[in-house]
Amino acid sequence: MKALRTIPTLLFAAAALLAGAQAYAKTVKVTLTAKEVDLPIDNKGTMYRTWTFDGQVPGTVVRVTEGDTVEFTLINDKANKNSHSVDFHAARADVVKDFESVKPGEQGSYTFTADYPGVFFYHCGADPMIQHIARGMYGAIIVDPKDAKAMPKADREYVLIQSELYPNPDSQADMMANKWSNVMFNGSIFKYDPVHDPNASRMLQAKPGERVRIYFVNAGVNEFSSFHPIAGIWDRVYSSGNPKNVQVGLQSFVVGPGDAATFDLISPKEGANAIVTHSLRGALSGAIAIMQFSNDADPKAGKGDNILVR
Ligand SMILES: [Cu+2]
Repeated sequence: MKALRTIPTLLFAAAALLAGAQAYAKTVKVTLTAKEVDLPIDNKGTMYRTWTFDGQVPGTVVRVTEGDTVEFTLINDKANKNSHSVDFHAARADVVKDFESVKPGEQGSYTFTADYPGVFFYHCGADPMIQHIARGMYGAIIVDPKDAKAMPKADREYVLIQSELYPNPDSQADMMANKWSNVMFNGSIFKYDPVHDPNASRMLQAKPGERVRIYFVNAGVNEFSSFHPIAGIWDRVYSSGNPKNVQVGLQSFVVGPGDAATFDLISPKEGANAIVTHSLRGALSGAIAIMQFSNDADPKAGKGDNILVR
């Protein structure tokens, strides 16, 4: 038995050497649970009746590698009152069958292959979609390129998702009329901005010279983002996060609702950048994130599971 197992192992090792940095396609099981819960929408703890994936806004960051097969399951918690669904922008699927709504207490599944590398939006598509997204049913799926050298290696990584806050979560009419009060990053007003909100305790951190990669998604539901680092320049911008869609040395880059892009930022010195949507009513009502560049940045910030600062 031992010898029989050794031969495939050796073959696998040889194949891995030949393939170099190429990752092997694998099957990844992903489960999201729809939960209707109260969550804070500012640093003071003002509560809002959200609808979520996994009880948080944004939902869990899903991360796979180009070529992987994703076996996806949506569980709709039996305590919920509404049907929900998941539309992965990284998937080529059947909008009717795969993105179908699931009733409370039930679950639904579909499978797709992550054929294109990048960063993609995912969201609930249940009717009315404008309300399900505006109340918090959104997240990011990162599909890492199978060639690990397709992009320069990032020293730190962060996920930022832009969205609007509609004060009355029950008013679909307000959403249709674009009556938002604030624009937010990662589901909370001035979440990472102690400059504009003394109650803010979180920031994004990195060291000078490090390549900081921001996976940016615009969940909308209505506003475009003119994504800009105040006092910085985007070293590289990749539309939809695809390594082939690279642009260099940009000041701002427009990301529409339902779109996403990957942004690399490098600071030559200590200090701060303020990452904003330069559509200023959005920035000044909550969509500012301070990126602090410091030689004693927390070594764990922007690494591993800390990619989305909760
Ligand atoms: Cu929903």
